[in-house]
Amino acid sequence: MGEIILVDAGSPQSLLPESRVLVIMTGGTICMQPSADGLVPMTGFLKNAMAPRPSFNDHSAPEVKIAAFTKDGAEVELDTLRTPPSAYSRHIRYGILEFSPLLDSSSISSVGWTEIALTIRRNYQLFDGFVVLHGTDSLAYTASALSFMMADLGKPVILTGSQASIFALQSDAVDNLLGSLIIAGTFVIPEVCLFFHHTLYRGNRTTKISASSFEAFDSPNCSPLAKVTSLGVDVNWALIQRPTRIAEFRITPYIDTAHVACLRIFPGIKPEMVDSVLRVPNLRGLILETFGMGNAPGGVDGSLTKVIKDAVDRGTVIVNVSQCTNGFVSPLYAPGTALGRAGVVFGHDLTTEAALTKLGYLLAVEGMKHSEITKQMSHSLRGEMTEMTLPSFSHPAGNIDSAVARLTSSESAFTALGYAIGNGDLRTVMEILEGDEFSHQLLKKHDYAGNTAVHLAAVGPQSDVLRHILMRGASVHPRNRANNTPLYLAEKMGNDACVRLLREAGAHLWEAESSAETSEVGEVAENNGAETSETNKVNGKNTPWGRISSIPTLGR
Ligand code: ASN
Repeated sequence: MGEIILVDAGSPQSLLPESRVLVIMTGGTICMQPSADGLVPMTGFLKNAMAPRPSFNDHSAPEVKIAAFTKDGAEVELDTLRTPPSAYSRHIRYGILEFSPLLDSSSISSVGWTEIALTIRRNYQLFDGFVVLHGTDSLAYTASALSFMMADLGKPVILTGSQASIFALQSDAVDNLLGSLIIAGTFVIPEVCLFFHHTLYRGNRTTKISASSFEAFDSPNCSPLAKVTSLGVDVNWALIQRPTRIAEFRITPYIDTAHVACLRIFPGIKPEMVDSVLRVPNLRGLILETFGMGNAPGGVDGSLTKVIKDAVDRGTVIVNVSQCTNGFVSPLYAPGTALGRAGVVFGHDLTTEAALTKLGYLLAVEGMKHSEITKQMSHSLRGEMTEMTLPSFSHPAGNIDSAVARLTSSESAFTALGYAIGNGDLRTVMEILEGDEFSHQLLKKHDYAGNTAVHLAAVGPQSDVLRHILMRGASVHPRNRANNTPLYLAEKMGNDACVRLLREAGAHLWEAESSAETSEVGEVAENNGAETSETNKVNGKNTPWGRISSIPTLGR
């Protein structure tokens, strides 16, 4: 890694102190070589890949061996090497424990995670830090899993790998490995991290974003913990999690991935498909990857929601995460609200990898009740989700501290307002909209679909909330991206009190809007016969935005 200054091994600085790092090699491209069957992992990484490279071997005291323990507790004497001193005036002395067999990471499972966690626990007191070498394909899953399996961690555990083998002429392997070694041996970052392409991430926030680029990972909802620059390692200390209680490091040696599943919603998905997944024998948890901010099709007659609710009632924990890499799920829209009412847990900004492994971890904790699991799923255990300062959906009466709402960005405050409107929580709406400047700003804001607070209130459960928003000076006329006014949405939802109020406040429909509504209803009625009027009503109620987008753009 060119950026970290390596001082000449022959200089007096070679007497500088050493840190000790244990490298756990699980496999992956980093140690692979071509074979008749394609790339396969090769053993002997210390001798074959690291010893010949000057950045990993200062050729001092090559005979030094250090004691370590295998996952089963057997004591072994490890061959070691040490790096030349880094910019931090330290050598890193390291030895390697290799998995047998070495794996392509697509074959890792909870068995491998247990092996890594046990190895770290057994060697915890012998080393300053740990580097886990691993294939990139499932690296984000392993990083997430380990973060939950390890509690009260006080030393760095850094996972890395590479997109090209260390034996290839052009490879990211040396940079990734050397950066990980130096960080693990230099900084007390007591987290499970992933280091890749000069960047240190919180492991349970990462996701693999490229199959071939050296910039293979990102943590879209959490800033990097550190960056390697030409001056050294720039650690964002404010972000680093530290244990906040007096407790020894411990691990939960098992994660239950045998009874969880993950399902990606798609347009037109059949409730029967979801039902059959939810009826897999002994299934205990499901990660549901939904659209945008947590929306799923309700089904023409709400049957998908029903299938989901039935499973929740049978005791299955269902967690809602977004298919979008960036952002979070919330019960802002009617479809998301319906899922919340069905008992689905909002995973906020959890990655799928973190959601799946966190659920597997909680399911493995002996005696943990269903209610406790759902509670823990919506709270951060290891920094895996941004802690919400908003009231959670399951407590609609909960109050948001208006001062907190003001301190956050106006985006967050607008989201908070959306929650309060959706919950019909007039008091919170009033608190958030206190103060002229701020409420003025918020009432001009809209979400990505162009819905203002008035649009949201027009389809919300409380006309008093809408009244208050209007009395704060909000307009009844803005149109969302589908070109619909709040009144149009209120009509579609059959929200009579809001329709009256909006009309009193001067809202109106264009003629074309009324006839579009009539002809749309008429068309569906003709096509679908007797069942239609009910279907149409439910459909209109569940997905007002979806239906309305077909209406032509209207002049103002
Ligand atoms: N298939 C490899 C693995 O995950 C990919 C890699 O490491 N770059 O083991």
